[in-house]
Amino acid sequence: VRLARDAAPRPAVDADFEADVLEGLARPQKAIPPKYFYDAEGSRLFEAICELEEYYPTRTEIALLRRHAGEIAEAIPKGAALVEFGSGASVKTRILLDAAPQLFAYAPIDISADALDAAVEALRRDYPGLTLAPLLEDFTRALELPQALAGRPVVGFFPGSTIGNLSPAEAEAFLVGARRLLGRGAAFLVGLDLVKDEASLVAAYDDALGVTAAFNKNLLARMNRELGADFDLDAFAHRAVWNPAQSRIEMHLASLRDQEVRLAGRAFRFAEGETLHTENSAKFTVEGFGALAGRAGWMLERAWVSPTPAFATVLLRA
Ligand code: AVJ
Repeated sequence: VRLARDAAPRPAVDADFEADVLEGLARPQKAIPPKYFYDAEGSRLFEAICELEEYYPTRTEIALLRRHAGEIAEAIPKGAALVEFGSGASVKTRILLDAAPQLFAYAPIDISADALDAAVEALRRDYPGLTLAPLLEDFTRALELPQALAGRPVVGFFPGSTIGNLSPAEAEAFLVGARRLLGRGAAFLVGLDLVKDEASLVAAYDDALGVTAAFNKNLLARMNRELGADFDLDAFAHRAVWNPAQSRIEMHLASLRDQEVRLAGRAFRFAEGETLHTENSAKFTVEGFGALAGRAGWMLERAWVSPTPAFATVLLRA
């Protein structure tokens, strides 16, 4: 087993956090990048979301990957390296690892050190023959593959419809970067949540138990903990709304009263009803995504689509 964890670059995420928050709170529509959801508590809450009745993407994608694992594995060459963007707990990865024993190495890229460490630890136990080369990084910023992967055929894996967190322009830029990172001839497996009825979509992001609300508000708690902010969590409410023009679910935190929040020696005013925009989750069509990938230099080679609720795994080729 080769464990490259100690060699993994450790970027200064916390300094970025403060700068991104200050910049986002100064905008007319206050906003914070969704990557900051995933501290230890946020990663734990996201795992809980995946277990919810209303949150269909995770279990739907897992069933889809299981059903087509044999066909998907045919796209993975002998001795290949699997590179995963935003790997989290690496649960879906195991479906590919089990179906494609020809894999030589696995390189998970994730912004959460806790999630990455736990995933690598568990995989090291369960796949002793696999070379593990984790990268602790914002997956949109990874510029270079670990040395352990040199000369290997590469297969990218980006499940969960996490690409839906990016705007169309950001998604296109990400796909251009991924093509450069993964290299000539690479395959890229991408998970996409597909457009469906509004009620199912809104319920998936506003569950009855309030776990998604807690996940959203953890961002306020995290700013209080790490940046010394003084957000009153009871003075904000979770909102999930479908934006049909942009084909996306938006999450916001709505201020329940006129209030002022202090952070890093500055004061930010929230009017009653004003929102902090915390996440976009785009919903795709396979055709629309194929066009987007095409603009970024990828060819859509295959698509596997689940029965209702609709979710797709697509195979792109560099
Ligand atoms: C991990 C980005 C795919 O957008 O569905 C879940 C995050 N946000 N519930 C998604 C999320 C609210 C999730 N992704």
